[in-house]
Order: sequence, then structure tokens, then C-alpha cells
Amino acid sequence: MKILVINGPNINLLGIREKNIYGEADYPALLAYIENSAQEFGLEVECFQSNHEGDLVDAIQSAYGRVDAIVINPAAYTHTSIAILDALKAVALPAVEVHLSDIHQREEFRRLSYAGMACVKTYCGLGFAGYREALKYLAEHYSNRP
Ligand code: CA2
Repeated sequence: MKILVINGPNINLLGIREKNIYGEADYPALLAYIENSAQEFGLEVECFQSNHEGDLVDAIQSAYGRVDAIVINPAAYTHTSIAILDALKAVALPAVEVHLSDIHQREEFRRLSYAGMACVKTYCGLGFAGYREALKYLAEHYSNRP
């Protein structure tokens, strides 16, 4: 089973500021963590990060017919992007939403997730472990499906 893991704007800056919210570890450490988690569940992963909304839409479209599922942290576009929501609906692959922080315990504007409306599951507030949970969920619920 192959999974596309998509991260949105500023996730590449992890570990340099706001460590109280997002933790100490940097983006390369997140990539290593995702790769280790994928191996644990016998999954193949491809990771993509962009600061640009259209590139994230292109990445979601590129998943169609090529991968089996998506894990996505759209970062700030979570709360604004109907384009990302529509792309997730269009490809109609099982998608799991991940947020490092608990978006429900922060500013009011972070509570609304458009992307989440097209996702089968959301993990938030677990830090890196949210990505592991997302991969585990997909392995348990969607592997061995045609
Ligand atoms: O908690 C999450 O994973 C978020 O998706 C992270 C986004 C934020 O806009 C969402 O509301 C929740 C922010 C991405 C990382 O931002 C940084 C800010 C400062 C330093 C490093 C990264």
C-alpha cells in the first residue's frame, strides 16, 4: 500500500520557532519519523511539502491512480482552502488529516477545517505521533482493498 504524505506551508520550518506549540524537532526529523512509521506498518510513503496552495492541489491530483491513500497536514490552508477540500473530494482517495497541535485548543479561527470535511479521520495535538496514527489507521482500514 502506497501513501502520499502532504505537508503545507511553514512545516519545513519546524524546530526553529514556536517550539512550545510544534516541538523541538525539525522537518528532516519529521520525514525520518514518517519513514520509520511507514516501515513499521509495511507501507510505502512518498512525502511532499509546499508553501503554495496550488502546488498542494497539484500534489493531491497527482495522487489519483498512483497511490492508495493520503495523509495531509495542510497547515494554515486547513482553515481557508476550499481548493484543497475540492481536490481531496475530486480524487476520492481515503485521506487522513493530521495536525501537530490541537487546533481546537487554540485561536477560534483554527477550529474550522475545510480539508477535514473530506477526510475519514483526523488526529490533532499528538505531535509527530499523529502521522504514525494516521499511517496505522490507513494500514488497518484500507490495506488489502482493491
Ligand atoms: O498544528 C498543526 O499541524 C498546524 O497545521 C500547523 C500550522 C497551523 O497554521 C495550523 O493551524 C495547525 C502551522 C505550521 C507550522 O508553522 C510554524 C510556525 C513557526 C515556526 C515553525 C513552523
